[in-house]
Amino acid sequence: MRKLFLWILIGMSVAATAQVPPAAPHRSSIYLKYGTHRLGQRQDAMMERWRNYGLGQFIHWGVYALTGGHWNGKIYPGAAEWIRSWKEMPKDAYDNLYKEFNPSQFDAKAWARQAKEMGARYVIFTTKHHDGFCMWPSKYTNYTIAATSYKKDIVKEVVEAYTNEGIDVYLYFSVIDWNHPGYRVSLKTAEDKKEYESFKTFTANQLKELLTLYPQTKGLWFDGTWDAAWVQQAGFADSLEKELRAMIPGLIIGSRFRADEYGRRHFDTNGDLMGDYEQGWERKLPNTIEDVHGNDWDCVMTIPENQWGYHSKWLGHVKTSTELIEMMVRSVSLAGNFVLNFGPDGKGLIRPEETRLAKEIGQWMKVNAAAIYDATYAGFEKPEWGYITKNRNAEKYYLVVFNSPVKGAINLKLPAGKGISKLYDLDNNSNSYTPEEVHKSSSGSEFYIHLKSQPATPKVIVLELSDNEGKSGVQYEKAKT
Ligand code: JFZ
Repeated sequence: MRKLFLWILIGMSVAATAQVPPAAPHRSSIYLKYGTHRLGQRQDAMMERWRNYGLGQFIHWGVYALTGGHWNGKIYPGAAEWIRSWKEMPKDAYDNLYKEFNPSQFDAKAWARQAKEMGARYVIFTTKHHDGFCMWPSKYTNYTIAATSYKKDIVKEVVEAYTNEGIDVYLYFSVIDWNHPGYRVSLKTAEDKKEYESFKTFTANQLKELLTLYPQTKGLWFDGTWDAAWVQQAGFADSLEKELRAMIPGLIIGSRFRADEYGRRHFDTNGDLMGDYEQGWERKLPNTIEDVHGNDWDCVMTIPENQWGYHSKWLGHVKTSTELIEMMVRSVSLAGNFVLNFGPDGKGLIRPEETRLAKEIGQWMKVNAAAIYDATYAGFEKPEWGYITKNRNAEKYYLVVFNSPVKGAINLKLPAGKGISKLYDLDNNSNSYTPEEVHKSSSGSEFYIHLKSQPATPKVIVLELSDNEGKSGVQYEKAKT
């Protein structure tokens, strides 16, 4: 609507004055029927809540967990949840594997408790991955949990257990569906088009079914939307998105759902974000605040290099808790959320490596969560020693030190006209820094804070600013060389 108005306005000014119209801020003036629904960030309470999460958990769980990346004595080195696409894996063998899916050890409450202890404030759960297997008893296909000997509705158990722990639930849904007869990668023939219509109806039905069965759902995390066939469904996807949003007020949908009428995904032809947050930060992170263009975003991250579903042999580098904590802090310092992936095994157990990392992150969060929850970009230049975050509702800054400085002091450039009013260790509020421990550079704009000890884990110092430059800090003495 806003777009249409803008278009008319620009059109009128051209007609009236025959001059070049002033450029609309950062946008070209192409009228899009299926472009973004909104310019700028959402300002409602639900989106505010999303923005404040800081840390989330992703769970990839499905039939693929039974293979653990193995078939017939061979190891599939790719992402375990993709094993069905491996040439060595017979399709019908995979498509019959679900009969053996009976995760006797699955305990949604234990998962939720662990996620809570780790500090996750939201969870994204795979209701259906590319294989098409439904972790809920969908009435639109037989390829579901109801057809296994396990029978029980896994999505329901996850939604209830996590909701009871106060963790918001988001449903992952793959549009790619290797099991549905109408699914196509591209539409080459009239037959393809006809078949794909049945697939579109099926997809819409399943999504509405999910939101009806699990009204606690806070959002949908879409995937597998890059195929040409889907990209051509701009109008269909646009109205489906509106219908889904109408079912749950405040529902959150990222930028990986639909394309505009020119086939542009994530950002429409005018360069505007489609959906509520940018959903392209997958196993990568922005470097600067400019990289995120003022949009909300989250980063989804694997513990090994590229395994989402359970793979019994993690190859390559496995991230440490310190590395993961650093990625989380970096995300928050650039106004995003960090979501860590878990891939439970075929029995329903979370592997020991993941449990250990969850514990270690949780221990850090117990002390330092204030730097993550309700926190965001602080407006400072990125320091070499780590990251700075800021509480969204207070003038409190969190200096998160990762690289122990050789000098034993961290430097900090304050915004003009600001002085330090309070400075203390987050793990010990009474541990304030004295003026003697805060040294000023000769120019006066830079401070050197002498750390009380070499931090063993990423350490957080809280900074509160006052409006005048104050008297904080004594002159910093440079080494004479
Ligand atoms: C997709 C899936 O194929 C994968 O199995 C997993 O579920 C992951 C979360 O999402 O993989 C992608 C999707 C998008 C990109 C990379 C991998 N991307 O945009 O770079």
